[in-house]
Amino acid sequence: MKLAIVGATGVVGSKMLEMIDYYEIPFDDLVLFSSKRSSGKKIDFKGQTYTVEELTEDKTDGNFDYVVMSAGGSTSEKFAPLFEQNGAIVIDNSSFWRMHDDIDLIVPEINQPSLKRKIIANPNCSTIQSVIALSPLHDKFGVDRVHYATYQSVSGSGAGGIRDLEEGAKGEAPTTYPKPIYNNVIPQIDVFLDDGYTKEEVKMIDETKKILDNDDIKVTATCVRVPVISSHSVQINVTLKKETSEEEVRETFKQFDHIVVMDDVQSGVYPTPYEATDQHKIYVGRIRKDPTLENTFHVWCVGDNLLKGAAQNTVQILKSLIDN
Ligand code: 2RA
Repeated sequence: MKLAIVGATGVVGSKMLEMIDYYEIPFDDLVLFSSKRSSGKKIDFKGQTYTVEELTEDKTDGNFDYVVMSAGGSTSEKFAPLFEQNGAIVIDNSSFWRMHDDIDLIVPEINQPSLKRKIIANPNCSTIQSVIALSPLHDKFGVDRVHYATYQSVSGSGAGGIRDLEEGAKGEAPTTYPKPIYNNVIPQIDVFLDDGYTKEEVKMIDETKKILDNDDIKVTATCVRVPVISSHSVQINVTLKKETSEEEVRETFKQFDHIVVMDDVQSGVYPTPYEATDQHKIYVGRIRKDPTLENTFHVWCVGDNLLKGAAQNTVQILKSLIDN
């Protein structure tokens, strides 16, 4: 099996390698691609040293079986179809293909690829952890409406976001964000659209409906960057179609294998990025009824944005394709 990683030197790219090792992906040949700037770098992986190559059009014809990409929208727009035409299955972590009608948007615990196209999209990080929490509720009670308020870590912006936080602590001006992130919070992730929402908020709204396969769910979001290195937190306010209790919601989460419930506030138990970072599951807590709306609950949800939010989900998709 010949595998390529595009964006191998990035923050998510290095986690991709970690996950390929963790899930014991059985490759015979591995090629690591990057932009021109990072090409020539050496990466040690599973006892071998790889030299990272610049991705150019002619290299897409390299008899790849699978290509995982995490190099930004414009790289995916240009190169994913070339790899596809040359026979590879591409799993893409950028936002470019996610909402195309013929492209599968996959969280393996929730939905499976139809492979209409040989490009599969990995959802947005904050969307993945949120739909993992919503999915068992949707199956059991039906989700009617959702409001997300996110608290997203700087590693969601890659190395530049981490730099802005770390250097900001030393008094440096930001280069990735429009305002300092050190000792601050920024209610803007990605660009503003004409209606005042950001692109990140629209991603969460649209992708939730596509993954849960229901356009009627009413979804809204406010996305905020916080000075945390890793793991996103999402405050989910969800209205269910069937009446239920706080206890039943908690029990539904407990029975879903991919969720860890940390919810005993009287003993100080609730999840934070501290507990979720480097973990593979999604953490929920602070589950309580919202008395202002019928059948409505608050759920605090935390997940590692670089793992389940990105590299882990991508490699799980790859594994399920190889296994089936
Ligand atoms: C963010 N969701 O956190 C984005 C990254 N993919 O900025």
